[in-house]
Amino acid sequence: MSEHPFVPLQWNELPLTTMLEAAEENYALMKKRRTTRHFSSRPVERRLIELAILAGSTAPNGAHLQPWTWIAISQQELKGHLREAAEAEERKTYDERMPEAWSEVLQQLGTDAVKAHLTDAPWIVVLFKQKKRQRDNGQWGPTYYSTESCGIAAGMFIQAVHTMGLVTLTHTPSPMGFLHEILGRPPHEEAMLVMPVGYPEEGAEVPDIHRKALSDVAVFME
Ligand code: IYR
Repeated sequence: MSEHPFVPLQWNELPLTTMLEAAEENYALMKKRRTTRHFSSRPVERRLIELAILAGSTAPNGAHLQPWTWIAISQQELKGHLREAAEAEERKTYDERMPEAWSEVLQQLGTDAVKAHLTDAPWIVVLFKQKKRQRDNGQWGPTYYSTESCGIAAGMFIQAVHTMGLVTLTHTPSPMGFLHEILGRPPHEEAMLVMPVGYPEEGAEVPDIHRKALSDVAVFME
């Protein structure tokens, strides 16, 4: 027998009408996903967060090394530390580091250095990408396409959160070194995304922005 066995793919063909219905339903659901900055502090069952992480971790990834670590935080004190550190970096970003070409496109989103979602949301999930891995011989080796892999995993996590009726926000404080320190992660891991998860606050708002049309984002060459 091969040292690397294969097993049959579990797959059932769906009738075309069912495929179209499923695709339309999925798009109708995903169209309703919005990023809000207004989170309620209402608690969220831990199992829901576990299921979103499990869904994200089904992502296709480089050489099946699964180069991600998800840190799920509900401890209020720790969230407070994260918020303080994130806001300190963001103040420097907004006040000193952000070129005009960047701030002009952020205006429509209404973002600033105040990161209330980091203490309002019941859960903060921080996604770390693993830049290296330990080989069977004990040496350190690279991972492959870890940025792409974690990007896909984050997308699937976001879809799972939306499907279960909760909201999340992809927060990218920059630089992110403070997350590594506060959360005590090993040197081969690098923080990539901070995702508060929870219920929206009553009266939560989102910017009045619109998505590009299919013809603006896709080219079909039939
Ligand atoms: N990281 C900052 C700035 C920011 C950048 C982009 I690109 C956004 O789409 C939104 C915000 C922040 O989180 O405020």
